[in-house]
Amino acid sequence: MPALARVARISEPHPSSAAFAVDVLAGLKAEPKTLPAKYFYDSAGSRLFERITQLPEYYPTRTELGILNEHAVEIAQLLPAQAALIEFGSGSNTKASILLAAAPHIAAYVPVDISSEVLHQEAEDLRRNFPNLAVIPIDADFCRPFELPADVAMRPHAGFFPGSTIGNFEPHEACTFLRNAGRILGDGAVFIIGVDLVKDRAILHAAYNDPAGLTAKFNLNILARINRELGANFNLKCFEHHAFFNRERSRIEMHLASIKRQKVKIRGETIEFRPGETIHTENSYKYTTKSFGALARGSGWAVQALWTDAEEFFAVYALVRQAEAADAD
Ligand code: AVI
Repeated sequence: MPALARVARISEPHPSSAAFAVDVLAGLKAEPKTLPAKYFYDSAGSRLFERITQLPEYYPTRTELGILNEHAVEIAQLLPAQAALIEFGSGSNTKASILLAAAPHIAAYVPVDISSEVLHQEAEDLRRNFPNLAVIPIDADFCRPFELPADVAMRPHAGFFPGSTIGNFEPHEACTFLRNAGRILGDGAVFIIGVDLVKDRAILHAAYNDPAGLTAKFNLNILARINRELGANFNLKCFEHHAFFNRERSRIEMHLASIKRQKVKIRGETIEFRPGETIHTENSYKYTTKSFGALARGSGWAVQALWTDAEEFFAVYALVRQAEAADAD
């Protein structure tokens, strides 16, 4: 499996076509029309996303890598001895490897991902690079509660959720995710999370409207996927990529806008589009340190530390699970 295909963060590369069809038709019959962002990440979409992360305009990946490289030792000091580091939605090993190299006292690494082939391939690579580390992949949807195997459950736990994937959740979903993760990791556990921060509109705009057109291709790939997997007849030339910063909601919104009045057939159903009507395909929330701190506290976590780059484009948080939150659930 090429490294390019290992990057999906909210990945669902092989949904049952029945579930995919149900979600697609429900979204396209809704007003306004929507499609779930998790369906971006088939193998073509994952490859496009990997290329996006290397664009000069797309600052989040390189900025987070810079923060992790610069502060790996400090971050590693917060992780308990003999702990299991549990990565939610593991994708590629790159970011975990930075932490693991700085934390030889970590005994086990537990990547959790629904994308099984990628998960096991990456685990193999990691075992070669860290021969003293137990690498224990778990095939699971990290957005839902999952069980830890006994040899992991007995250890102290630390969590890892880089990439600002939390920004692709609605705030109430982010809260549910943080609460579920808190139950899995346990009271007193440390959770290392990457969060993209609010910044100048022009920088945000450029990151999601790259001149190379890769983000547009990534967005349109969801229609190509519906054509491939559900036999639909979207004409990709008749939809345009729109991405803009919605300041009120503090999020980048991605849409696909119909350039004309048109009808599309999907599994025997006809979906009509007005000229200019859009399909809302993704939100990418941008937090301030104040708003993310409030979200974390409201989800049962205290902010123990945070590291940012010089321009404060991105933050890496160390959260600590609060005991009172478990009682309040
Ligand atoms: C995966 N996720 C954090 C990316 C983001 O920036 O929200 C997905 C993406 N969408 C367009 N470009 C990248």
